[in-house]
Amino acid sequence: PEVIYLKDYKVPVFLIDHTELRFELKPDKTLVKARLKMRRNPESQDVTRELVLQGDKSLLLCRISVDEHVLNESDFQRNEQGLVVSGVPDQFLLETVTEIHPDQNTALEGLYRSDGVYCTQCEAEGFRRITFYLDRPDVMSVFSTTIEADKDAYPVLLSNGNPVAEGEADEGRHWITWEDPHPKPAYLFALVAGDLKLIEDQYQTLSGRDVALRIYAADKDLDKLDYAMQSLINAMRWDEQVYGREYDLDIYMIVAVDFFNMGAMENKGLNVFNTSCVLASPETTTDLGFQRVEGVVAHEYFHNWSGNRVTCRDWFQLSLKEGFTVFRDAEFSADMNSRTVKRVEDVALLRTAQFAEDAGPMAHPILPASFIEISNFYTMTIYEKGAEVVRMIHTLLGADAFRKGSDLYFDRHDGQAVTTEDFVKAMEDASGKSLVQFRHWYNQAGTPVLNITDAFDSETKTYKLTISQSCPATPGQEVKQPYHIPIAIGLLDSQGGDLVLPNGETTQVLELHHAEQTFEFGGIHEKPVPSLLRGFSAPVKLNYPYSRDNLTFLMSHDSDGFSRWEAAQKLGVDILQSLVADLGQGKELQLGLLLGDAFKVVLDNKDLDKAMVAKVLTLPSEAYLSELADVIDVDAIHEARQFVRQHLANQLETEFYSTYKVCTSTDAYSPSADSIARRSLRNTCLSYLMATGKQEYLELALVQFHEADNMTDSQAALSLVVHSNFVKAGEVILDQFYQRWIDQPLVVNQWLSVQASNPQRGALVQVENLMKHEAFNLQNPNKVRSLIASFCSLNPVNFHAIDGSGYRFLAEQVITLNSLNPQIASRLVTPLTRWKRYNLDRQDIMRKQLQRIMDSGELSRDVFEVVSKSLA
Ligand code: BAL
Ligand code: ZN
Repeated sequence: PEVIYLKDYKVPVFLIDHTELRFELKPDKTLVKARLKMRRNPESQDVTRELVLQGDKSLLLCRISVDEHVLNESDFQRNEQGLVVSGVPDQFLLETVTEIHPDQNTALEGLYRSDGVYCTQCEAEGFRRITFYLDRPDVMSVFSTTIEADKDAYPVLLSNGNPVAEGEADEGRHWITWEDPHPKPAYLFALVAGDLKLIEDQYQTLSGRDVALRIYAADKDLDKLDYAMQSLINAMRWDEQVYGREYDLDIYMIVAVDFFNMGAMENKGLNVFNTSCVLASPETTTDLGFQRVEGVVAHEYFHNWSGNRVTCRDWFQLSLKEGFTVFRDAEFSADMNSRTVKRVEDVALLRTAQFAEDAGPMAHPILPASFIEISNFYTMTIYEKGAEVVRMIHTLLGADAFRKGSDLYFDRHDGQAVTTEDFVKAMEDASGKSLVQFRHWYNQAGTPVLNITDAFDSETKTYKLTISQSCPATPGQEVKQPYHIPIAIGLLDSQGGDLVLPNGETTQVLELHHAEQTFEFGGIHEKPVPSLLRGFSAPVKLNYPYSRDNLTFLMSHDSDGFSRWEAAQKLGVDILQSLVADLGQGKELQLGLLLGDAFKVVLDNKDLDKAMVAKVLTLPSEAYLSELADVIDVDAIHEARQFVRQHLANQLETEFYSTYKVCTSTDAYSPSADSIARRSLRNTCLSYLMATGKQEYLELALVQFHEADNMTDSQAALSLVVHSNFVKAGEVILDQFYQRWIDQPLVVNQWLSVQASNPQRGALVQVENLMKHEAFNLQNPNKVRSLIASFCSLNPVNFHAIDGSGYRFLAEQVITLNSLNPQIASRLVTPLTRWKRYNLDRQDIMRKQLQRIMDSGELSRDVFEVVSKSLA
């Protein structure tokens, strides 16, 4: 397959001013009639008279005309990529009639039918599976869309913009025409047709315009849409207040569909959502699920400005809209809930998944230089690291200058397709701050490493921090230039109080520019304990020789909540890493009381936010410990972590039990931050109590399972029992759970995931059996993620079984899915791409399975890119 390079970018030769589409939806075939008003792009130097349109090879071209002159075979050429029409004038009307087959579309890109509902997914390059087009984001066009379908089966017909006409047709059919006045690239086009119901609300914008808000879903899910609606309204208000951005159409629609490759899609005025990111009810949705709905609804809404009004020039710029929008939705969620908890969750995810990606064969800068398949670049790096880069600009500029920068960016580029360079330039122009060196964050891959040492001189009363930076080589980038890194720090005196720093405050942002730099602080009377990288002010790995006493001190005293959690994580990592090393040397495991004592102080502190207590009490995950390891010893990491959990459970059994009781409430469920915090701490305590292995806590978990009025508590108990040694009890409640929720696919998906992530022996056999279960469907991405991806990423001991059974299983699934759904297949490969991180025995069997996929026949571009780069 062809490699596409950013350096080869050229402006489009032709533009499409107006796109008129007519869809005749029928089960056996759908006709797409397109009328494109095209003209030569005055900015293009290219004088060719050949028009090159993208079009998937599945498209059947029935008719094509230029200015109403029907073309014959000699006037155009079909090829793998699309269509080349010769001899076109400078301005013309291109008309095509194309036949497509949505029912055969298992890739879920373009137009497909899922559970009787037609819907589209056009980002990034799905529109070329619908009709021949200039399918690139810098071609922006005004769309008018007519949908005709059977009236009984598809009473609701939706597209972007506003409905302008409708009518009846022969044979029980009807049609509606939608017009979207905002020029947009094809990737933001959407069509939905089905028997859908809706809930409706109204929003009045800051300037007083009324907007109709509609969320559509299947009738049975109508009772699970209120939270999404409230989240949408909150997001609309927040974007007005924080960014000064108003919504710009009269209608905002969201549609829930069950088969969807992504979480959701920001199509102009008509978001299409995976049910998992929009449906929420206390009985069926966990707290995490509620927060996901709030975050994703906001994310898609925020795209209306950061993505739709100002879009990407080309797909290399993807992080322009995704990084910025993730930053925006993270700040929104922080404002709606607990800021520190949100930050802790985001950092934990970044440091496991994104850091691992940045250290692997698919490592890429947030502005990649090349790709084979753009779908492979909807990554943690583009999204999460991209958001961190925007956050660093926010930190360096300060909130006010950042807002001036975003205002300038939106005003300057409204209606344009632009680059990350345009974004950074607007930030520079508005603030006067140079971001020249900062731009390395956009084109260098890899996670920078900071090594920090310090020195205190009691005579001169100066304290010095010496910070050096480096960044490991990544594919195609051996040598890295030093980054411009904002490092927020505080200094604590021996009482745990914050010293006042040269900026007059207790936190100061140091700006690191050089490979090594020393920062001096005067007037310091005793050696302080440094609190480094407060709030995780940069996406880096930081080494400083903290003693365990330093860390327990910071856990109790640091005024920055994030840093208190970080100190607990560092302490946990330090202890666990030495236990893993002990296991490697065949030593018996020993653990003193230090960690338990530190946890007890936290548990006893009634002033702390319960959610943060729960976070602090949660040991570093196996995934994070793996990411930090030189050579990942899956079994030792699991065993050491289980050992520490059990040890803590025994040491603090009384405290965990009393906290569990304190956190038990009879109040009705609410997804408020306080209630979520209470449940989170209560379930953390239950997990430790279960780790004692005592029968009485099994009883406690079973009572919680049976009496819970919400999915958070019910699912937590289910998963603790199923993952414990109480095998029989686990089987019983798994069955009860399934029978109770058999009609709720999203709950059944959790049921699949609980079993797939079971660390007990035999999980693979269970997963293989579940693949034949009525609840499973390989064509539904949510099912694949719940069962197969959960097993491969949340069940390290079973997936990495030394007999290679987990790897073989994954390779088989990838090979099957490669032809059904390339995007999902390619995602699934991820755990195998990390093969170099394991010992030689595992490396060998993992690599063999990658090779097996490579040799399995015709690979999609998606799977080919990931597998070939992994084997390189
Ligand atoms: N643009 C794809 C889905 C999302 O990031 O919102
Ligand atoms: Zn997005």
